[in-house]
Amino acid sequence: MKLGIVGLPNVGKSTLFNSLTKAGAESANYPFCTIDPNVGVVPVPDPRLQLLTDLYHSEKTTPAVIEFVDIAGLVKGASKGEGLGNQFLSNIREVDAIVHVVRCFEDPNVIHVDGSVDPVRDIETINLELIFSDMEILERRIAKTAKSATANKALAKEVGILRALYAHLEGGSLARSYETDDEDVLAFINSLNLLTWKPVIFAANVSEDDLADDAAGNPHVQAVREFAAANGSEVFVICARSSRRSPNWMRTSGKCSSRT
Ligand SMILES: Nc1nc2c(ncn2[C@@H]2O[C@H](COP(=O)(O)OP(=O)(O)OP(=O)(O)O)[C@@H](O)[C@H]2O)c(=O)[nH]1
Ligand SMILES: [Mg+2]
Repeated sequence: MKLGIVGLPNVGKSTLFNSLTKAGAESANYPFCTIDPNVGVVPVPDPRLQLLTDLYHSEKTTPAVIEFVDIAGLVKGASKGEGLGNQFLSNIREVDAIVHVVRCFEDPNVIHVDGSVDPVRDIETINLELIFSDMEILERRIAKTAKSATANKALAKEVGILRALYAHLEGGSLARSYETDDEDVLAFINSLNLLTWKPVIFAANVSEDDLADDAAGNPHVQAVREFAAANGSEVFVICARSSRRSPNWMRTSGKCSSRT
């Protein structure tokens, strides 16, 4: 399984990546610290695996692995070249799901690119940039397919789907909320690798003090939970900077590599 980490600059993406993979990627208190993507692979801990290994006297045991890809931060206007632009999103087009890191911790020493802690505003900023990036993909695909579509019924159907999806995104919606029961259409959309088609897990980055009660008293996290519930996504509370974590899905360590 492959997961892509997204979020605004300076919200703790690389800190989380390091905490998960022990990769030692550069993380620092200024926006756009990450330029080139970091890639780390961690084995999924599963006690059943050792039992099976013993039972079958296996010579080799291969655990399931999760690959994390940590990329640069996105800012408002990235699709028009703001910040580091949005071309680096191509590094996460093929992931199975997106981990969207949102800042829910207060710390006047850590710069927020939009000046204040407001995770729902931040999520909407990132979502919009992911939508713009998907629209670019659709535009290119429409331009390529439309030429041959006049003489080919199957391609004409594809162009119809691409245009309908484009209109859906243009209205500010994520591809994921596009409704169809047609299995062929679903398979076709799936093949497009649209970022807003992928499942999203929000990683609410909190201070260590908030971990004890799963951030029940943190209003920013409550806002993220409400947003996620309305959008069919999951929320995990983490303190990226701490070795203590509440979600057990991330309790991993392992070998890693960096693409840089
Ligand atoms: N107080 C506090 N600071 C944190 C936490 N997580 C990250 N930071 C700090 O925030 C700063 C930015 O962290 P990074 O992990 O480099 O952020 P990033 O999202 O990868 O940033 P870019 O690569 O610039 O997009 C660093 O100084 C971190 O130590 C946290 O949970 N609490
Ligand atoms: Mg980073």
